Amino acid sequence: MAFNHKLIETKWQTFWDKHQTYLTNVYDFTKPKFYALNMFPYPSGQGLHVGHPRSYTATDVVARMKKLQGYNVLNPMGWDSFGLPAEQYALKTNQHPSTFTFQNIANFKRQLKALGYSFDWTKEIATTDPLYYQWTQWIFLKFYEKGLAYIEEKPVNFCPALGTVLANEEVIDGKSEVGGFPIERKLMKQWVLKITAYADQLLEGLATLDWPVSTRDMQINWIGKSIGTEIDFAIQGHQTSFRVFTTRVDTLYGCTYCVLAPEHPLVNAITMPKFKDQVQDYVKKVATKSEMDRTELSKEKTGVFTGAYALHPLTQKPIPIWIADYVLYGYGTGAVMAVPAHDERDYVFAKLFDLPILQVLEGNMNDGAYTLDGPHIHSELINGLTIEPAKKKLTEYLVKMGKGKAVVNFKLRDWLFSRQRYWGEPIPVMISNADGSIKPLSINELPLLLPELKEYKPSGTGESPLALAKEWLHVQVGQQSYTRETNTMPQWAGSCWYYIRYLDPKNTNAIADATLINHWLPVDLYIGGAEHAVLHLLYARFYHKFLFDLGVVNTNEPFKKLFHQGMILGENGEKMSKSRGNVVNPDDIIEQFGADTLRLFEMFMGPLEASLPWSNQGLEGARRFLDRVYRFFTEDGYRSLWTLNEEAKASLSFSYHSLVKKVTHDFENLQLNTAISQFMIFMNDAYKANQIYQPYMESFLVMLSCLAPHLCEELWSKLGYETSITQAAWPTWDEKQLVKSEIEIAISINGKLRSTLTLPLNAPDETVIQSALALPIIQKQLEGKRIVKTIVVKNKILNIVIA
Ligand code: ANZ
Repeated sequence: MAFNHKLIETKWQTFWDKHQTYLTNVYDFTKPKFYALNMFPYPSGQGLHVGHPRSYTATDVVARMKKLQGYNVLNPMGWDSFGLPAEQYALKTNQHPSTFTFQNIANFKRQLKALGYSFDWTKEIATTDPLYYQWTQWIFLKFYEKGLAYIEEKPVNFCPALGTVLANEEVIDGKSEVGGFPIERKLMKQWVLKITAYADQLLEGLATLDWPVSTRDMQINWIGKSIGTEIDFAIQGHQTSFRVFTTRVDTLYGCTYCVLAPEHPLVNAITMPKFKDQVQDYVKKVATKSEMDRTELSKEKTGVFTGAYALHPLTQKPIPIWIADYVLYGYGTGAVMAVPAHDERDYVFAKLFDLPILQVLEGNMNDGAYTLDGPHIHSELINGLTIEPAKKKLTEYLVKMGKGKAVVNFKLRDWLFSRQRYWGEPIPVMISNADGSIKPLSINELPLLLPELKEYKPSGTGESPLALAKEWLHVQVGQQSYTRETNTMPQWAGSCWYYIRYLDPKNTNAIADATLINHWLPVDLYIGGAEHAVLHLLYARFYHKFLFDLGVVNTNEPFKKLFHQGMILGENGEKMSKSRGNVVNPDDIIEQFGADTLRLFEMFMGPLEASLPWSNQGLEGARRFLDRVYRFFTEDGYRSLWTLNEEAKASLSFSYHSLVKKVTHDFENLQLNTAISQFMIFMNDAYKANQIYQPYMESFLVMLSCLAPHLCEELWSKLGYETSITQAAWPTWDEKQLVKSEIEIAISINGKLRSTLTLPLNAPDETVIQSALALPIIQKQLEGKRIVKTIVVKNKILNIVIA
């Protein structure tokens, strides 16, 4: 007999709603807190993908367990509803983003409710809600007030297809992260947030976090702290000099040429007349290339000679000055000392243009540049020293001579914060028509509402659609006339601080009540995709650290533990997509198999962090297991074996205590697939038992309710309970019950397994040997043979060696 999932699921969803089962009293400080968080979704038009429930279910399982363990748990949900994806979809379907966003939110919410999550919907937020974005704007004003938001004319990543600029983090291989459209470099006036002011803090904080190593490494590399030396090179025949940045000052004697970035301001002044045309052509060509194209190691090197020479700061020898695009103007000083013997890029470049290569560290150069340590050679002041002491000595020397200094550089750039889009938070400032000065709005003028617009498509020229909102645009304050800033904020603005707003979503006086912030942060468990490693996850940490300095939050980091779920691929192992025709719609699965089955299956597919293919077979298997559970709890034949008799405890005690221990441990560590295996093992044991101690079955149900809440509520009420299973208590295990009193020992002869033997745990070697030799099957094998020796591995194996 199978259970009717539709009846059961609707019944319990209605019950939960009616009884506000998942309402969190955030002011209840009597219990320890647990804050579980999912990366909130973009409410796109396609609705929920089967990938969404993978992370939401995992979070839900832990949130439910923590509640059963006595924690006050917050498990909220909301909508990242501004931004490109929503707008792109609206454009495609010719709808206004706002109506469209509301519809999508309603659809997502229906789908999430159908999955039976323990979300507290009274905490729901949407980044597009003016009550929400007034605080997004408030934070911006604080950045401005502290000098951390500023306007700059700078070369930006402009995407003609999307009609907007993008942050470096949003550009992948010279294409937009969303849509994969080509990017151009363009000079534009833009708002920028000074994330670099927090570079060191962002780096240091990483060590304190329980985050995947790969994500921490990505942030470390993105921040790119680099300790090195700046050295001045005089230019032959000029009064000026240029400065290079190097992390390998010890190789200075091996510098055989220098390279300036094509944008370097000295290029024009030092280029000799004969080389002018060539240099100008080259500079023009480079202007269209993306940074990625320029710096990729595998990309072919290009460059031109300027005709000018620098003087080596130690030897005074003239060395040629080249320009090449592998040197970036935006990093370090925009100039490098090239050491082809010990730097791979310089080596390739020198070979290509036939420049001299001078080895200054002892080592094998058969495969190109030698990049390892070794004693220095041909390096007067540092001969015989290895890298570190050589760096120290030369830096000190250069400092003393006034030719250099120790510096720290970061790869991290300030965050480009303007978007020429309609569907975003308006930046709450005005620009004076008289003198171009900036007038920030005052806090009581917030929210600055996004004006209603009919035409909101990007112009493609880089002008924001908000420039078309004529009435909104022009503001008269007394004698002064102003024009509003027409750029909007990037999508990330709203998602940088949403975990704070969930605590107190309706507060009109503050981001959230300070007592709540101090009690609930940081987030204890955060689950979401790895693709946000240097976007959302870095930006949110930056905001958090800024809010810490403002005194808004009292923790250094927003997310204590982070976990990335893997993707769910199509059944054919390819990425799910409409064009591949391998998309699975969660609505269909819930209809046919039920939400509990979908939840259980997605947690049982394999390790949560692995990307795995969808499997209808696996789905059916999950459903079969739940049917088996249902039968065991409802059919008379099995129920008649249930007893409250204490003596019945022994028969399943090992299996039961193993279950509680494993599930508690595995849920905590998000190893949900192995926890589910243990549920299955226990269920098999229960089916085989002659009698069952009823409290074991009840605890089994309590734990399983984290995975299959509807079915477990139903069975719980069938057991006679009138309150929700969410009010039960998490079981504990007894370590003593896990010690097996007997153990199976393998008996082999000359390494070949011949038999097994069940003996008391820790039986003495002599007992093992005597018992084995008493076995008829072993005696037969030994007939006419001589025992050379016997080897016992305690509690595991006996090997008999014969001749
Ligand atoms: C000489 C040298 C010799 C270097 C050697 C390396 C090895 P990170 O760690 O990334 O900071 N460099 C400096 N500024 C650059 C720029 N604007 N564009 C491209 N490359 C630049 O790397 C610093 C190293 O990258 C510097 O140290 C410099 O090359 C190069 F055996 O100087 B090195």
